Amino acid sequence: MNDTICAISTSIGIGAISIVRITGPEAIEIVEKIFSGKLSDKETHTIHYGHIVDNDQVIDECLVMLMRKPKTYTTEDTVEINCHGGISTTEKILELLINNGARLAEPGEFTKRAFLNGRINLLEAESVNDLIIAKTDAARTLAINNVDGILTNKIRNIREKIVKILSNIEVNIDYPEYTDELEVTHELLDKYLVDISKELDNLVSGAKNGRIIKNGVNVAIIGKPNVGKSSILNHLLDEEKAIVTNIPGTTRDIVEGTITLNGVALNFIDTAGIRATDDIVEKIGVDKSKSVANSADIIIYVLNNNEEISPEELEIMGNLDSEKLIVFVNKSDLEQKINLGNISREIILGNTVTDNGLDKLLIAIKDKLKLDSIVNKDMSYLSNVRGITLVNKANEALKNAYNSLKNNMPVDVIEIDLKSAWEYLGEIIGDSYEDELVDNIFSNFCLGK
Ligand SMILES: Nc1nc2c(ncn2[C@@H]2O[C@H](COP(=O)(O)OP(=O)(O)OP(=O)(O)O)[C@@H](O)[C@H]2O)c(=O)[nH]1
Ligand SMILES: [Mg+2]
Repeated sequence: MNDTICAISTSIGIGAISIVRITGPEAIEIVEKIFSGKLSDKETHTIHYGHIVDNDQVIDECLVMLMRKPKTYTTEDTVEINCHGGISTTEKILELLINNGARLAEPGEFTKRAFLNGRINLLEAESVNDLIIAKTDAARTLAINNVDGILTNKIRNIREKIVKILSNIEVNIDYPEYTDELEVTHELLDKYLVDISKELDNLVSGAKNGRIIKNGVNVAIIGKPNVGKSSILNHLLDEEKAIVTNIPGTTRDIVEGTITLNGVALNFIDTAGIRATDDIVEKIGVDKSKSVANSADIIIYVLNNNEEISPEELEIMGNLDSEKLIVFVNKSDLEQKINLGNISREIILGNTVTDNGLDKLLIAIKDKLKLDSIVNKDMSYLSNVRGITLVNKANEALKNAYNSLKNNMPVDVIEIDLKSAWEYLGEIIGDSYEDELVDNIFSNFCLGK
């Protein structure tokens, strides 16, 4: 933490401009050694034009941003060199910084310093990475909201409520004669715990939304051969991604493609038609289809309008998770031979000749995921496994506290669980952390961030 680190912060490749960043106690001094202008007498947050030089040789013409501590990304002295883009120039500048006393930063080390120096908390630091890797509008909005601390505030509020109860309990136990203090009665504790439990439940259910927004959703297209699964995939993607023929058993392996709906990535997975087969390759494909269906977030089960539904199809459909299931009856342009009365759930009728019904299919997916309500500009959900695991543990501890209360257990038993809940929530924002955990989190970052 006491040394000065540097890295190329923009992606390495050909571009108009690149940024080489340096932070730490000697940042300004080191840059001055390779810069044509003076920096040490300049005011903070100023930009300086000049050349990067290696002895007498000019390496590049650039703009240098001088940012003195503490109002910087890392809270330490920081200089950003805006140079011409390209691999050779940026690497040469980096090399000069290292030759003059800086150390090459580890991935995420700038953000790690921002965290260790107390400028951002762990949840906000993780969200910086989410922002960098965000591929959709919704994922970006969620990440920036979390960087801005909306979720941190929610968690802090819950922690404060728990602390208030804990301190009241302590006062009641230690100073029973102190009648001025609020007495923590059974009823009062019940009310407090129910209130906190609701807030934790909201965090837990919100985390499901966070995962959807951050990672997208897998939508499996399942059905027997030749019903039009690959045609549906191609039409949804507006691309000839999968091979379509009138030969049943055309698709053998899975074919995937992504579209964005309400800012959320939908990853459609076309699968091999499910049927009994002796063909070894096809059989592997069929097994894969079943496992894709099991692990998908949503299943589109495709039937053929032009054919009677078979007992096997009804059986396969019956074995699928009905919560995830949307039934699409394809080939509505052909004569209706299917008996829709055999299907005891809502269906969408359509075809891939005129694309009739595909809009309804997308609406059904949107409704199933409740995208209209979960994606909004103020959303703030947990979306990382670490945070989700901890909030689940906090919730469990709080439920234990509540059960103890209901079973008339002594108040100090309740106190232990409440303290655990408070600690788990603290770990999410990094109020207590282990070095190894922090190293692990930041090692997933890009170099130079
Ligand atoms: N009339 C009509 N034909 C369609 C429609 N959708 C697909 N087809 C035709 O049905 C045949 C099978 O289509 P695919 O999309 O390959 O069907 P699949 O379900 O992927 O078949 P497998 O890969 O064998 O499991 C092709 O000849 C398509 O042109 C539709 O809505 N109407
Ligand atoms: Mg196919």
